Amino acid sequence: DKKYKIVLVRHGESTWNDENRFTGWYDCPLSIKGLKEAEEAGKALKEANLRFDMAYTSVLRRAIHTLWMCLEELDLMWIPVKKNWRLNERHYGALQGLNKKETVDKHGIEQVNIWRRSYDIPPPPVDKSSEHYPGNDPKYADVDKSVLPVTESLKTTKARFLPLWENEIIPDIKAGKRIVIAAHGNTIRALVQHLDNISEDVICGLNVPTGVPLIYELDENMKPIKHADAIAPLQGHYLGDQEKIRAKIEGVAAQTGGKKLGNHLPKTFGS
Ligand code: DG2
Repeated sequence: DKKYKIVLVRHGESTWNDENRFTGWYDCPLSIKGLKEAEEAGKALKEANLRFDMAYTSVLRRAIHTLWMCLEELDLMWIPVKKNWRLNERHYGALQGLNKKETVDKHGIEQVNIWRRSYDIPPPPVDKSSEHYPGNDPKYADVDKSVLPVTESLKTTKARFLPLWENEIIPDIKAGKRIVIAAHGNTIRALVQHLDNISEDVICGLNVPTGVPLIYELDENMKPIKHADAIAPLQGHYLGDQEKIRAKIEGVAAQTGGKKLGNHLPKTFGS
């Protein structure tokens, strides 16, 4: 039985997505294109007649702003919004701020793809004296320093996100709240890997497009019900023109220089 519905949205393009820089926890704004994408995501939600009782987002402005624009289109700016650092993008460690293509020129495509998409190999850690260390950012003053990352893999991102999913989001879903989550490429990858039970090999090849609502129908055990428009390995589906969405997904993979990620990962990472 279809019991619950949850909608996930990756923020629109940010200024650092546009400049092709590793972003992670750096708090850059949406680009002009990203603002447009966020507005379009809102329009798509409205056209699909989706309604929400509450929203979740990260503490990063690109996700918060995307959520605002969606809620504005829906005339739902008044609903409660829970912001939590556990929904932040994966921390990119010492790579934050570097250009993705230049990093390929320096370290090679294989190494960069391991840093971007391997399941459990994190990028090099950020120095604790850096502005990119969350312990130096007043936003995280209330978070126990022992849980603040200096770098993260998808595996550790998932480990810090799941407590929020289990302890707050699921109880809200079960209480009947219709929820929209505005988040990031890698926190969405972490959640869908969990929901769809995607293997570590397969998740490496999964890219999430910016500003396209991803809808999951869940049964009473929070297990996804496969939708007719689902693109494997997902069981949820993207809202909108399926061809355009496929092209956007390819674009994310190509950020290191127009080559498909899977082709450049060592065998153990699958394709
Ligand atoms: C991107 C994702 O996250 O990068 O941190 O650079 O879109 O939230 O700014 P976003 C970043 P990749 O995992 O695709 O390299």
